[in-house]
Parts: sequence; C-alpha cells; structure tokens
Amino acid sequence: MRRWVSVAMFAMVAWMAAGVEAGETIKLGVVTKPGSAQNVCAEKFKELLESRSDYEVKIYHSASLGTETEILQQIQLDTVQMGIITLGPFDVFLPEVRVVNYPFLFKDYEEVDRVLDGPPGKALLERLEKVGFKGLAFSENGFRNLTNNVRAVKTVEDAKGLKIRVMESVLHKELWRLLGANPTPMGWPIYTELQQGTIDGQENPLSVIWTYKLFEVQKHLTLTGHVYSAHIDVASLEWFRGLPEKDRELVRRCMREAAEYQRKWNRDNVADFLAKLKEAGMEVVEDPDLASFRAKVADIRKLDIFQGEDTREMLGTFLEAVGQ
Ligand code: EAX
Repeated sequence: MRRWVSVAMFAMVAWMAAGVEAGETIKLGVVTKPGSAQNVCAEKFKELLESRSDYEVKIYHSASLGTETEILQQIQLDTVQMGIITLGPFDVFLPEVRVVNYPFLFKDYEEVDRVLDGPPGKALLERLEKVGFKGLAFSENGFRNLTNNVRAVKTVEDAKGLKIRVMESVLHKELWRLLGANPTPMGWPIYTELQQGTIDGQENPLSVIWTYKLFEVQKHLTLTGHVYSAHIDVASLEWFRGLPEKDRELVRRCMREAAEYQRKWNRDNVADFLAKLKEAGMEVVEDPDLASFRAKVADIRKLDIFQGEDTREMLGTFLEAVGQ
C-alpha cells in the first residue's frame, strides 16, 4: 500500500514538474478593474494565447490579489504566473527599473517606443531575472498628471504642502518631496481616501482618472505629464523556465502583440478622456509652468536612489538614448 502511495506521489510530482500539461490555467494578476489600461492588455493577451493554444488565462483583477506590490510577491513565488503591473512599484524589487520613471525623460510616445522597444528597454527586461521575473513587454498607463482638491496648480509653488498619494515606489516618493508636496505611498485604489480627504490629491494618467471616476472627488487637474508610466508585463521566472521552448516563444509573442495593441488603444483614447473629464466638470490647467517643475527635479539624479552602480549605469543608458 505504502509503495503505491509513494508511486502515485512520484507520478504526481513528475506531472507537476512538467508543469505544462495541455489546458494549464495561467493566473494573471492586475490591480485595476475591467476597462482599465492594465486590463485591456490582459484581455488581449488572454484572447491571443487562448486562440493559439490550449492554455486558459484566468485574469484576477480589481485588487482581488492585493496591491501591485503583493501581486509581484506572488509572481516571484509562482503562486501567480503572470501580471500586468505598473512600473512604479517594481523599483522596490529592482532599483534600476526606476530610470523609466525618471521625471520628464521622454518627450513623446515616439521616443518612448524607440527606447523601450530598443536596447535600453530590452536590457531592463533582462535585469528583472535577477529578482525572479521574466520581463516580456511594456504596455502603458501613459503620462501621469496631477489632480487635487485644494487649488489649481499652475506652477510648482502651487503644489507646495499638498498631501499627495503616490505609488508604493521609492522614486515617486522622492520626486514629490522634491516638488515640495507631502507624498504618501499607498497601494491602489484610493477613491475612498480622496473622498474622505485623507489625502488632497494624486497623480495618474487620464485613463485612470476617468475610469476610476476621480473627477467625482477631485476638482483640479493639471497636465503635468511629469512621468511616463509604463506597465511591465511579466511572468514568474520559475514558471516561465519550466515551459517548453515553443510555449515560451508563444507566450512572449502574444504578450508583445497585446502590449502593442494596448499602447495604441491608450494613445487613441487620450484626447477623449480629457474631453470627458472636462465635461464632467474638472477644472483643467492645460499649460502649467513646467519649467518650474523641471527646475525642482533637475538634481534628482544626485539622490541616493540613483547611486547604486547598476542604477547609475542604467540611468546613463536611458538619458543617452533620449539625448539628455
Ligand atoms: O493604474 O497605483 C497607481 O497609481 C497606478 O497608476 C494604478 O495602477 C492605476
């Protein structure tokens, strides 16, 4: 009897180690809800992979797996296999990732695509293997903009002292400290905190401000575009390495296509999101004094958070790629 139990167990362990039975279910985590930027990418990936293989992709959205930081921890452990995660919180896991969120780095989408789809982006995705992630592609949230409920922010002086929620990211906290605000890191979502006035404001791309109805609880919007907010589309490295080569290639290709589709979706809709936010009653400062913002963060590269050898080197690569 014992013998049979151990034989059965052996068979089961062997089956689990193979890990790639036809029809395997892939758990994919996103913190945001259906209709959001992350979900557009997740759903496209699901559609593509399922139509080309026997895999089933199960999307866990709306913070059902916790914050983005918590989803990343689950991906490291391979209890969740994949995620579409805003780049901000990655910098707690791997400091050099933060160079993509360097303020005022990219001047437009064309530059974003050239750098992230080119050698600098590729190098960054590869680095993620050091901390247990397989970086597959970049999709996007878009350029981040400030909203608040206290006053119209026209120059950086107007942001002084505002209590701003920031992502669970070291860079974002330092950035808003330099800009003179009072940054408070929190996971997403934050509607209730805005509604109750625990925080005065937040910063996010227009799609997020619209999808999460932040116009209901935030009066002022300033088009600061201070940070380009990518998502990194990742898999658990352990899981990914266990796949047969042809499946690895398929997963990679489907995610790249999904990311490309999603970036286009975001860009095609950005003007519409702005129009809707105005219609919903937000007061928009469309042409803030960005020089005043840039001046405050001019020395950000001198901070400790950019001094690690790998981070300094990666920042150099990115700055050079954009001619800064
Ligand atoms: O997409 O936490 C954040 O501010 C992110 O941008 C969030 O994922 C919304």
